[in-house]
Amino acid sequence: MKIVLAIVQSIDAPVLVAALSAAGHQSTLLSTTGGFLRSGNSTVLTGVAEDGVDEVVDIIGVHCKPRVERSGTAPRAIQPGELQISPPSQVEVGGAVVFVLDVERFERI
Ligand code: 2BA
Repeated sequence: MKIVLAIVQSIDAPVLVAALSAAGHQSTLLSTTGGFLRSGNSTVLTGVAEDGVDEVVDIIGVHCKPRVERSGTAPRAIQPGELQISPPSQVEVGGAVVFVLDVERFERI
């Protein structure tokens, strides 16, 4: 068994989870935060037999689209009453960052 761990944009997550479910795959949706943008994203965990991994990854690919997001550093106080604001730049986020992990043991109790 494997765990497919997919970090996706939150806007894509509900449709992705519904598509996985329609294809017979159970999943768990976690609310997460990206370390770079510090904005919310979503992590979808799907436990699947090894021969189902490609199907799960394909479903992720269909439903998670790359988008360009602004990346600005939070304003920083340099002196009382003065803020230093870095110019925003743009980064492409997603469609999805996918890790496939081995599962040593699975039980439903
Ligand atoms: P964030 O860390 O908020 O990163 C959002 C996007 O910012 C990234 O998109 C990437 O395009 C850019 N980025 C990230 N770190 C950067 C840096 N040090 N310098 C310049 N640009 C940078 P994605 O690569 O599509 O990643 C989307 C989200 O997936 C990430 O959100 C993070 O939550 C997660 N992620 C990506 N790679 C990961 C990894 N190796 N381990 C764990 N989580 C990862």
